[in-house]
Amino acid sequence: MKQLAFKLTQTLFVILLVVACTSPKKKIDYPKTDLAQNSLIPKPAKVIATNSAFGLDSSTAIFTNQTFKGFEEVGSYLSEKLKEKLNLDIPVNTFDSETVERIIFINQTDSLELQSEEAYELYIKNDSILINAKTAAGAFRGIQTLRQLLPEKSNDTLSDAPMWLIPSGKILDEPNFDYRGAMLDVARHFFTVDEVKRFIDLLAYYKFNTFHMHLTDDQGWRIEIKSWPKLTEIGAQTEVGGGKGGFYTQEEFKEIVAYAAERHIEIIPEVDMPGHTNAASFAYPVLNGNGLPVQNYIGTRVGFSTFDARKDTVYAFLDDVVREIAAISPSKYFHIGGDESHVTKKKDYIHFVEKVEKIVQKHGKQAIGWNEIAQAAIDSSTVGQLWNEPESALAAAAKGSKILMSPAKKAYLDMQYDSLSVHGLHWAAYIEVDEGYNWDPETYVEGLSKDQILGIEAPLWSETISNSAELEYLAFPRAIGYAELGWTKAEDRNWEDYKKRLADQQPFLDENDVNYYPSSKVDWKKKKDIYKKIEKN
Ligand code: TNX
Repeated sequence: MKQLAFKLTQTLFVILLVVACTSPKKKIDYPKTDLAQNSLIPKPAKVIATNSAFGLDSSTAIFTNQTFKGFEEVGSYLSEKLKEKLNLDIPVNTFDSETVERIIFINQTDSLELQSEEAYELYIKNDSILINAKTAAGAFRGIQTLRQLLPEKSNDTLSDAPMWLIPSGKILDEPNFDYRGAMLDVARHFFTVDEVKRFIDLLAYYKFNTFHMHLTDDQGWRIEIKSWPKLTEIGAQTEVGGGKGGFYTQEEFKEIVAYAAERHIEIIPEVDMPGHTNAASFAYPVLNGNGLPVQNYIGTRVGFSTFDARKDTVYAFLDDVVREIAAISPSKYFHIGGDESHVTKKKDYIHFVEKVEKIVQKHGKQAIGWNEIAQAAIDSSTVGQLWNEPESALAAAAKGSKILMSPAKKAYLDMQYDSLSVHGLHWAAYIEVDEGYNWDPETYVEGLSKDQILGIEAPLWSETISNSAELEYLAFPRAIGYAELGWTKAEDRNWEDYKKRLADQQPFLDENDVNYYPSSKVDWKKKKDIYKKIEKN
């Protein structure tokens, strides 16, 4: 009750503030702008235009709820982005009645029309913008919408200082799926902390909420495990093609987790096993189960390595690995891989998956595994990630598991766009930008219902890429489409409409030096130079 009274007082204070501000020193005659003509991606659930505008300028202030966790940080993030893009200094939760004329209020409320944890309402009026959200995550998604509504040019005639007009109206929005992810394989080629952060920043703008890191594979082990130091002393020193590899210290991994959390993105760590484990076995040959002497591996073949599924040492090792990673990973999920274990006997594979699932649970996490894990008697809390066999996804769903949709033919970011693509593979398909967008995760697997689907994830495998420019060539613009497939309901999606909104992302992509693929399927406003291969320095 006391809290409610406090909240009401706070809301009242802000309303008074807004009212005080709504008698601007100079009346502004806002021109007509149409919120319905926006190019938002993902497309929001509901947009109602009121054909006027909010004038953002140096006399705008941001005010946020200060009692609920994370709201003030969302305000600061918005302020930072406005500084970067418009060079405007917008204060957060400090108020100078002499200069402030308009306000952006980021408000916590439980009484939203929409139910999802990430739902938000955005009300844009002449002198105030109100973002209502239940959680800071919802507020964060809402400010991405606001960022996308910023015009490219200021209006310099309405007042003494430049003013950026944001079209007025109301947006009610929430995601169709709770899990909207991308994956980066940092094992085939290592990506630095800064490269990972840059990718996370771009994903945040399109409302992704999950980033899965494929931390280990045959070619490299990329995360420090203090109790097994050779994993990084030896196992991290290689990558595809013979580069120097690399790894994240636990401190660096925590830094990535914290950076993503500020963007309301959850990091999901993957240790791929029992196959894809040559780097670990190279560091500790005792783990090896394929009966061959272990060499380091810098090629791109898959399926030749396996842990020894019948050795206690292997499970003692995995208990340490999962324990150490779980301790620095706040996500409720731990990805155990499980794909392409071609040299593990089927009964050993099943035994292994069941044992590792229990280890993951013992350390307080829910397992996710690639669709092959459905062969084992997996727990209903374990998630199956569909990549190649719809029937495995159905088998996992029959055991009560939720399914994460990543069909390689549609959602693999490492597939080439066409036969001329500079990077990428094409074993599953060529995926042009329209092909990547034009499918429905809800109906892709016949017999799988919406409530059995956790969400969608677009994996980026890195056999053919080793730096941000190459990563972006494959990830953009396709990742933007996967953002919409995860957020927007099927009935609101349409390629013809989407491709126009995608073309309008060009200024954002250019301003951020994103090395996107200039697909001929999209009518870009500005012709982009044909991609030049950038060498890693
Ligand atoms: C299959 S997808 C793999 C990866 C490769 C990828 C290349 C999956 C679970 N396994 O090991 O990197 O294809 O597209």
